[in-house]
Amino acid sequence: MAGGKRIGFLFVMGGVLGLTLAAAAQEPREVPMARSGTLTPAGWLVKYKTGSRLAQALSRQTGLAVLGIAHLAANSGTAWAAQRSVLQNNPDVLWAAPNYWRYAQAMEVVPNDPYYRPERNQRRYQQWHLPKLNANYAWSVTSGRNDLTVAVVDSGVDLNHPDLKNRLLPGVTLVHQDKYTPPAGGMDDNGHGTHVAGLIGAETYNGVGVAGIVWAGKILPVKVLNQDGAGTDADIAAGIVWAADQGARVINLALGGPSDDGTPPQALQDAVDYAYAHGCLVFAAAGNSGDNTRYYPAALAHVLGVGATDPWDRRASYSTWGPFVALSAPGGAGAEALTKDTGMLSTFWDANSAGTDTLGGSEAGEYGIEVGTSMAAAVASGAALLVWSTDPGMTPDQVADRLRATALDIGAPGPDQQTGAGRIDVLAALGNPQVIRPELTLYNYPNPFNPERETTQIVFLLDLPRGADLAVYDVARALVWKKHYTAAEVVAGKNLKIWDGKNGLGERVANGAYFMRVTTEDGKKSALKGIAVIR
Ligand SMILES: [Ca+2]
Ligand SMILES: [Ca+2]
Repeated sequence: MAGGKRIGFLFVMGGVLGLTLAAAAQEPREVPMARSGTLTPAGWLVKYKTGSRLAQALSRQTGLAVLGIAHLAANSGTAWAAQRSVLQNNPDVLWAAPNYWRYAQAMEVVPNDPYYRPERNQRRYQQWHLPKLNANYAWSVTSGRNDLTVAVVDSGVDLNHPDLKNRLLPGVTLVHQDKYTPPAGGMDDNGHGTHVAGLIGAETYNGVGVAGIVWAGKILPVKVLNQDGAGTDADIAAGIVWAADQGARVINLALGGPSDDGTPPQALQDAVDYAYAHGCLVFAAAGNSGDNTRYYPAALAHVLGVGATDPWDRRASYSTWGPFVALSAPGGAGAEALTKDTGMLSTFWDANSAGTDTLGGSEAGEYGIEVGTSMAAAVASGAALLVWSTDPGMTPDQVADRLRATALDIGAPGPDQQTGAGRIDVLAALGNPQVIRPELTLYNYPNPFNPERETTQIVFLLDLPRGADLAVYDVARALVWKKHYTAAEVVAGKNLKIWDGKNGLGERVANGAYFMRVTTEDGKKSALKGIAVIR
């Protein structure tokens, strides 16, 4: 037992304690997400007995040591069983376990929102931008956090839209223009902000309308633009400050304009600096001028200018370019005709259609197709929220850097003025978890279901009778309900289990999207599917 590789063992055997701990107790910040699994553990995890000398040394450390656990390097020259016995024979050690790798596993999640999927006999998804971003795989890793708010500083949001109303915080109207009385509370009277809000976070897996990128957390409507979609620096600046004061983490500015003499608008810069100091990440539309005019607020410091791409990952013809384009996101092709194939499908509002489905479908709310860098900014905001939800301790700059570093390089090789760092890829931004196919069939009916008058039957198919866990999570992945079935309680073939729509405390769960996951106890088979609860 000599040599530099045995750091952990020196430690356990009473060698250079504190020093070794400092060297070995670092936890990797990110789980490496290998494409092929390996069972070789990354050293050992050791729990020390309370009051032992080693435990006292640990108590000065942070992280794992709070749990009284140390991460020790392995001895590559010794069998794992022998290493374990050396550790376990140490009188200070309560237990020792291999530090196994875990791999994030992404599966496709297909929301049941009718405007998400391809139309009958069509291949292209109606909301093509979501699979383009790999959001449909990212959703199996995260679909948001309840404590992350995004502010839509825009023309307002339709507060009554059936696919948005449950996603909104109380909004505000901050429009001060002559001969114009804006609707109160952040209500939309243009449609633009409603479209943007739906792209970011329409209520998803509710069997209604469209899917959003982020499903948990809240949207803050901040109305600063009038019924024609125009607003002043004064109101926009006030809106940014108000959003930061409300605790918004992401601020979406799907608006902009040039500055006559090229001077950055100082009021907007001051407002953005205020938001940045409050920990906000600010996205702005790069502009729809199709040239390299400097657009503000996109070109301000501490703002990420977002350019638009078409369904073929080219810069959209209208997308303003220049050094201020930080990155790109789908915004739709600049075709004359707005179609689902090339435009962006989302929630909408307009004065004449009274909330009816203007796309020819039978949805209760209104939906529309728009293109522009506004839509691209909205996509970027949604993507940022997904990244942030996996690690809320990240700074705004870290989230931005992650999106840029993992974007798909398009256009000229490397970062370029036309498309910035490239087109956002949400799955890559989450660390490119291994994509796996569900290993077993899982579905439920009815879905959506109403727990006030029915239960839902969850069906999973097994090849062999293996013990299995069936769990239901909310949209922010908090465990709602879980049941273990032993091998004797399942059969090879079709297993039918009931979920009554109640959580572990016996309370009926709220409206919304849930995930069910079944995993066999040998870890060999699993599947994940959404459940919509509508009361
Ligand atoms: Ca929906
Ligand atoms: Ca490029």
